[in-house]
Parts: sequence; C-alpha cells; structure tokens
Amino acid sequence: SKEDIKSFLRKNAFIIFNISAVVIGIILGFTLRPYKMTYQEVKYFSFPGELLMRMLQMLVLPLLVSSLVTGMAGLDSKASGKMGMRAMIYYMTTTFIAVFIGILMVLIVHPGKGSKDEFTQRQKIDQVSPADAFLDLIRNMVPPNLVQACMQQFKTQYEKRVIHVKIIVNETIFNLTNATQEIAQEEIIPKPGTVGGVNALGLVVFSMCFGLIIGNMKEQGQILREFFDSLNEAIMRMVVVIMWYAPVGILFLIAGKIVEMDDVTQMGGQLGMYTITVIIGLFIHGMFVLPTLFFVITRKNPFIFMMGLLQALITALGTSSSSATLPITFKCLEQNNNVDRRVTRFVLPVGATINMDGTALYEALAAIFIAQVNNMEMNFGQIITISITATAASVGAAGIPQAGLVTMVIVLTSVGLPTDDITLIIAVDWFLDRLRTTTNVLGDSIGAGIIEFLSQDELQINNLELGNAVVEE
Ligand code: DAS
Repeated sequence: SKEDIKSFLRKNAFIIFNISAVVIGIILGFTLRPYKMTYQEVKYFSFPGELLMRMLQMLVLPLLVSSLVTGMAGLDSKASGKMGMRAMIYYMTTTFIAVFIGILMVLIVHPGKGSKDEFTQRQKIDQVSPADAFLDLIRNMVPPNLVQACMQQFKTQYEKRVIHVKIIVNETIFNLTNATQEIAQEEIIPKPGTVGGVNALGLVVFSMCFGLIIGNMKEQGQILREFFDSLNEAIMRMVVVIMWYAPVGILFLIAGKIVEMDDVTQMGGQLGMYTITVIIGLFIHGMFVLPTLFFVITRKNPFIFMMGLLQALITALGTSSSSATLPITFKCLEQNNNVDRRVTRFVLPVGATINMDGTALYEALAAIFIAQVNNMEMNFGQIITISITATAASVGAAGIPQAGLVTMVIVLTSVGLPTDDITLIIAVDWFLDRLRTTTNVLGDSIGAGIIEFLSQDELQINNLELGNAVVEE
C-alpha cells in the first residue's frame, strides 16, 4: 500500500540517496568527460564535493579526541584493557590475512610480465630508509606540541607536492589532458602519520592516556568527563546534518573524478591485470573473509550488518579517506547497527588510524607486482619481509587519499626494489585507493561489531558499576 511504500522510503532514505548519488555521479561523469573541461571548470564543477570533504575533515579532530577521551573515561581500566587487547588482536589478525591474500593473488595471477616497455619514463622518488620510517611512526605517536599536532604541517606537505607534480607532468604514457596536469599541481601527498594535516596517531595516543587518567580521577575529573561527553554529543549531532548533505557531495566527488581522470590507454596490459588482481583481492577480503569472521564469532548475519554500513562505505568510496569517513562510520554503526557507543568511541578512532586491511593487501601486492615487472624473483624470506613491512606501512599510512602510495617506499626499500617504480602504478592508484579505503572502513566497522560481541561481560559490569552517570546517553 501507499503507507508501506512511504515508510519503506523513509526508513531507507539514506541508502536510496547514497546509491543514487553513486549511480548519477558515474553517469554524469562519463557524460561530461568528452567535453574535456579545463582545470578551472573541473574545480568549479566538483565544488560541492570539495565542500563535503571539508565538512567531514572539520569534524574529525574534535570527534576523534572527544570520542576517545569519553570512551576511555567511561570504562574501568580493566574493561578498556581487555577491549584494547581484543582490538589489537583483531587488527593484527585481519591485517595479516589481508596481506596474505594480496601476496597469494599476485603470485597466482602474476600480472607483471618482466618488462617495463609498456611503461615509459619514470621519475625519481624520495628514498626513505625503513629504520627512519619506523622511527617516524613512533615519533608521531608522541607529538611534542599538541597544538601543532592539530594543525597542518605545511612544510613537509609542500615538499611532497612538488615531487608529485614532477611525477604526473612528466608521465607521457597516459595522454594527460590539460586538466590533469594542472590538478596534479594542486595535489598534496602528505607525510605518513598526518591526516589532512592532523597528526592522528599522536592525538590518538594522547587522548587515550588523557581519557584513562580522567576516568580514574573520581570527583575531580567530573567536569572534564562531562565536558568531553557533551562535546562528543554535540559533534555527533553535527554529523547528522552532514549526513543529509553527503549524497550531494559524493555525487560531485565521483563525477568530478571521472571527468578529470587520465585516459589510461594501456589498461589491457600489465597495469590492467594488476588492477584486476587488486580488485579481486579486496573483494575476497571484504566480501568473504571479514563477513565469515563476523559470522563465526557473533553468529549474526554479516550482510545485514554491512547494509547498515552502506553510507559509510559509499562515503569512503567517494572521499578515499577513512579519516574523513569516520563521522559517518560512527553514525552508521551506532544508529543502524546499534553497536554500543562505548565500543565505537573506543575502537573506531584507533581503527581508522592504524587498522587498514585494504592498504596492507594493496602494498604487499603492489610490491610483488613491481618485482615481477622488474623480473626479480622474490624468495621466501623476502616475501616474509614484505608481509611485515606492508603491515607496518599500513599502520603508518594516514587515513587520507593515497597515503598508502607514500608508505610503499618502506616496503620497496626493505627488499631492495626500485622505489622509482611506484610511478608505474600511479595512473590507477586514485581508483584503487577508493576501493582499499572502502575495505579499510569495512574492516574497522566489522571489528567494532566483533569487539562489542566479545566484550559483553565487561560492558555489563561497567553498566552496573557506573550506573547512568557516564554511560547513559
Ligand atoms: N586512502 C587511505 C585511507 O584513508 C589509505 C591509503 O592510501 O591506502 O584509508
């Protein structure tokens, strides 16, 4: 009946809007592509999308800090310790499985055919020793200046920007249009560990310690607990507003990207096979491994759970940033899937920062692909090294567009592969980045569901102990 249709539409409005946004965005993008817009025109055209990115990024900092602080403060230290352990075990296990799938896929499909003839002209890429990269990761965890940790680090980003310009502009094989050349100059590849200028890792570490401390401070900590709790609530209400705008932004982000993307003329060759291999690997991990894990542990239907996440997954696809998606991930998990807020607040900010299954899978796969292109046989030891460094590189990669490409350097240098060959895969990276970001967000969300299930006892005890002081929303 009419009423049924109405209530169906109302219940599923977000899902309908978001799916329509993707479909219309793709159609619009391909319709406008033949008109070869200039850089200026593309910029105006994608403006609604740029606005969405900015809105989401605007909320990330206060959301990340307030949710972690209240999350930690709202649990007793035993509960948070146990939950933290579970989260770490989940992150490590799933990341290793992802790496394993990536390696298996690239060894089976063997997309690299031992010649670089198809790829011409490569550019120099900065050398970073794995040891330095590792120290950098630790350094980022302890920001000397908290205010600075919240702000853009212009210098390093600018350096990366110049390098990126050279790479794109000098690539001759991809028939660059004017639009792409100029856009490349605007693009920023930030330093690992920084999220849209925010040092997320450092803020995560600080907020967790801070939350733990004020949680143990009895009456003295009351004001702070209430402050962060209410800040968190306010930010979450802002997220609701943005969620209504999100489909519009996503439509233009996708259409804009399709309009400006390079013509990849050689997709039939090695690069095409590589792309397909990555897609299949991500698909296996996201649609088979993670749902199975979820089902085995919780005995709940993983695909219903994933339907509830749809808006977050689509936002990840549109923004290629798991950090920018974080606000939406929160809302989807809490509103649609009823995951306990004490769990989401605790695990989502950490997950979005360090747990990146898609990125890990991709880095391992890409490294071995580059070895294949160079006709270099990787022995067992080297493959183990790649697994470990790919995991570390995914932890170190910030949740921002194409961060994984930057941390690839660590994986390549660890086994003596030419880092300049990262430029071979740049042409398709914007696309694969979107898919791996979606996988990253899926991994974090399924993790939240699993950890909630495993932590029922602790949550129960905390409910009784804390009454409705901090816990009740
Ligand atoms: N785009 C990333 C993310 O936000 C990371 C990556 O580049 O792999 O998840």
